[in-house]
Amino acid sequence: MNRNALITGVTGQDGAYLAKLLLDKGYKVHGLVARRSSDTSWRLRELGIAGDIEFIEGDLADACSIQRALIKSKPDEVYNLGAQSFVGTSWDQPVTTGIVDGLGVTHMLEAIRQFSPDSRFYQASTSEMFGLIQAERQDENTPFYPRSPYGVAKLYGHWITVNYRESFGLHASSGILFNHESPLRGIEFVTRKVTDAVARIKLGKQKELRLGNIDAKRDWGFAGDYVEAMWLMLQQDKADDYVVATGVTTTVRDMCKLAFEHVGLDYEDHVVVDPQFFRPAEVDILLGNPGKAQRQLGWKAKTSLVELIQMMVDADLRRVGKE
Ligand code: NAP
Ligand code: G4F
Repeated sequence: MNRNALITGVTGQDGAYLAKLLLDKGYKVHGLVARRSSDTSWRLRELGIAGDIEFIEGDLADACSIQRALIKSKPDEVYNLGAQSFVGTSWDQPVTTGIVDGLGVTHMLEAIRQFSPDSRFYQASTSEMFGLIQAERQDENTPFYPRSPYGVAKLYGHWITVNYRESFGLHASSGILFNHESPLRGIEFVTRKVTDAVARIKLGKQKELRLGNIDAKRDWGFAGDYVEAMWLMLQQDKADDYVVATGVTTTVRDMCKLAFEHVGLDYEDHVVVDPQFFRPAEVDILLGNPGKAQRQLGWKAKTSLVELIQMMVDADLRRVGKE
């Protein structure tokens, strides 16, 4: 295929799965990596692709480094997945979140506009922008009402993507992705916090699991399915915005139940609700309508929540067992 891609956030959950997908399709994959004091490539190593990526140092907060990355990689496709992506942290670091998740998108779009206007651009938008939901099932026409500094910053990133498409004719698409998880999910997110704890409790290394609002509902899918939707968006003749979701919503409580049941345990014997994990403002329920992605991209979620949670618990049992 001989195509070049640049992925920001290549060391994250989605970056790792997307890099694997593109490498398997024959792309040369460049990955932007921010300077950290220790190695962050564990996900790429788990997928066996760490040696196949051309790493470029850079930070979304630093416009010069983004320009250099564009000039160096000469990408046909750019996937902007880099972000401070944990909602809880966004109340503790609202400015960093705004700079990286909001203005960082402008750094990407400006660099494309100036140095690589034919590159196709994908922006990692989020269902968190729907926040206090304005429709029972959220789609591309549902008004936004973000409930966290993260959601607010991402909304800026979303609209600046739409604006650069409309102002300068860039092929810039925004994927409004609902929660997606995997064995490569960060440990701070609730699904992985649960599956890791289930493994530890089953293997006698932990007794209880402390959680916040277990009545919150999310539309959870598998990250491996969702990166295919990102790629499909950039293969369309016309750039556009798409909701990517399963169309099923489940409480944190029922997700826990599934995870504990998979190893023959009852979640009620182990889960403790702890106010320290409640958020200053909550997104109570998310439920996506992926009809447009299905019709126009031919995309549909393939993995059920039961399959996803079992996959994650099994991976954590293997990891914890080796410790
Ligand atoms: P993730 O695992 O937290 O990965 C985030 C990535 O961004 C990491 O590679 C991180 O690098 C990088 N990053 C952080 N700050 C950066 C900076 N200043 N400059 C450059 N890179 C930086 O997130 P994810 O779950 O893969 O999500 C990917 C994207 O989709 C994010 O933009 C997220 O907000 C969005 N999103 C995610 C979901 C979901 O459910 N997963 C849903 C909707 C939208 P380090 O490894 O060095 O920290
Ligand atoms: O797993 P979470 O932290 O994900 P959240 O906040 O929905 O954000 C994720 O999905 C967004 C898409 O909608 C992405 F944009 C974002 O980057 C991220 O990937 O929390 C899910 C729910 C929340 O309602 C939270 O309050 O679980 C609830 N929860 C209950 N106890 C908890 C906990 N969340 C965490 N992280 N830890 C708990 O102990």
